[in-house]
Amino acid sequence: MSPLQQTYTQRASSHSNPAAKLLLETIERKKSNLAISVDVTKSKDFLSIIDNVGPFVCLVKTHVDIIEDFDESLISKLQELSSKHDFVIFEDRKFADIGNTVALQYSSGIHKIASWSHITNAHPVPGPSIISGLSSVGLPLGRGLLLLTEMSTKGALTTGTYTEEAVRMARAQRDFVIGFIAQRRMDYVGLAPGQVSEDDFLILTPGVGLDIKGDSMGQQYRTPREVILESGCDVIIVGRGIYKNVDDIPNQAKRYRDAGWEAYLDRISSTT
Ligand code: S5P
Repeated sequence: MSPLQQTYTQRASSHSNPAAKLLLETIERKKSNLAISVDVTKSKDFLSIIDNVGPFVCLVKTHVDIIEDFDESLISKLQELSSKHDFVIFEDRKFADIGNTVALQYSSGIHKIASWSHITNAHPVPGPSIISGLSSVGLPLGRGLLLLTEMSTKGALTTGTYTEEAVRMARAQRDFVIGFIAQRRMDYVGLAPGQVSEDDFLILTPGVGLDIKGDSMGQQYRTPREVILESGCDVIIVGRGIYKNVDDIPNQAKRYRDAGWEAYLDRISSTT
């Protein structure tokens, strides 16, 4: 059965990767397919936003390298918030180097991403060795990887055969690659017409906004309805749309959570 016709819970039971299972179960438990992207530079703001949106999100996406006053205690506080509010952690590191280098970047340095982030992501541009490198560190820890097969920005080069080859790479390393950062479902990409897909990849989609269509630096926004119902994606990733007005963060988080969940319920009822 296509992932489009299944509930998040049904899909959780057929995933063997622990990070994918955890995310799908969290989505269903919290009735939220909303991920917050917290792109702020001060630890205090970072933790305060996460504590405020915690009840409404299934996942928190971080860019820890932009935090100016980073130290290890930030990670313990993030983990405490993850237990308090029940959300999955995704460090949006966008690895893009040879296998040996990404394995070191993932395990070591100041951030030691693999030790705390359930999910991370990589550009497929170096070829399958980037997955093997990251998998050598992440798979024994039960982590999962998303490949960036489509980007949300104007003029992105992630199209055509690049996207197709990336999906092929993912199919070959299904134990660690749990899905994609993309703008639509990828299960059928690269298959011959009529060929049935065996895959259930998670599709996490940034470039989501309810009020504006983009920013001044090439970002493009679509609504939760377009993303979840029309394009069949699984998780909406929202950043500034939620935290740009500091006094309204919980309200905006609730608004996006409701829009994302309603679009999912409509999708399930229209396909079953
Ligand atoms: O194609 C992409 C991939 C990603 S991961 N487009 C994106 O915008 N992102 C990330 O999603 C980006 O790095 C940022 O952290 C977030 C979008 O933030 P917003 O404030 O525009 O919602």
